[in-house]
Amino acid sequence: MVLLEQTVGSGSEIVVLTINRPHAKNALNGELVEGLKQTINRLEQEDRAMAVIIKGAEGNFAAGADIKEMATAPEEKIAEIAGRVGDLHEQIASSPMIFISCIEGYCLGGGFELSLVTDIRIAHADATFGLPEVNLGILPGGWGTQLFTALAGSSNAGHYLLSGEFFSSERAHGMGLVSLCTDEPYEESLRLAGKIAAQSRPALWAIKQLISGQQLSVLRKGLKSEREHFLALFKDGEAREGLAAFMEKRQPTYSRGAGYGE
Ligand code: CO8
Repeated sequence: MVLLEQTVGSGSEIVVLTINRPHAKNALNGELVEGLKQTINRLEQEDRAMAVIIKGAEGNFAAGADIKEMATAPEEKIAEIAGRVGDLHEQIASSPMIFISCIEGYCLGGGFELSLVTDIRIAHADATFGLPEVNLGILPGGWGTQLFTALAGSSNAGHYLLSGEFFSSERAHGMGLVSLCTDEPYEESLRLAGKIAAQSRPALWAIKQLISGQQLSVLRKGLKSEREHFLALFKDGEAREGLAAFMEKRQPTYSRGAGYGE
């Protein structure tokens, strides 16, 4: 099972979803994204869960989208992957449930983007963050360019998105990307989820709308543009080289894209 589900609390009001592909550092493949979508959909219909904690199995949150799946996928499949990820993110952002990312180990690329869409991020003090897509000749196409910039500012976004450098939990906290940096992220996530689950649903919904709903309404144009650029990068071959290099455990050789952006 690539996605584990556990119910916590006397009235099943807290649900813990565990991304379970530890052999691939919990990289998010199509099955996992689809599983998350369907599970969240079902939880909404059951109408019991108020808080959902998303975490990763065996010490990592998620090391990004599954590079191996993307590397060989034709353009239509890449568009399908991007569409599926976009749908999942829309679903989380518009859900009446409150989502908490409980982050340990690697939280990279599409995994980090998933956490940026959730309402709250709580990280282990030793977690490692990054949007390293540029190292693969692509970009963070799952809302990462827009959400990172909105939360941490264009100066920090430029530094980390253009270099692909990883950064620590402490740095993530300093940039406002996580609300808490602790040695006990799961316990803290459960504690917070318990508090949230005891609140009034209409109040939670209204507050969520005013935080993430408002933010997204401002970012819509950028999100559309992000998707277009993401898909365009797969047309010119540079992305293929970047992804192939990761698979072959070597440095990529780029053409340097003469004339690009003119
Ligand atoms: N996808 C697929 N497999 C992965 C991924 C991944 N993202 N990350 C790690 N793995 C695999 C490795 O290939 C390796 O497999 P194998 O044993 O078969 O060689 C296994 O997990 C263990 O990994 P490592 O041996 O590399 O472990 P290390 O401890 O040496 O390194 C790292 C861990 C630093 C996490 C390293 O694995 C790494 O750099 N991973 C890739 C990180 C990355 O670039 N993430 C971004 C991916 S692209 C992305 O997320 C785009 C999102 C766009 C949104 C979607 C569409 C809109």
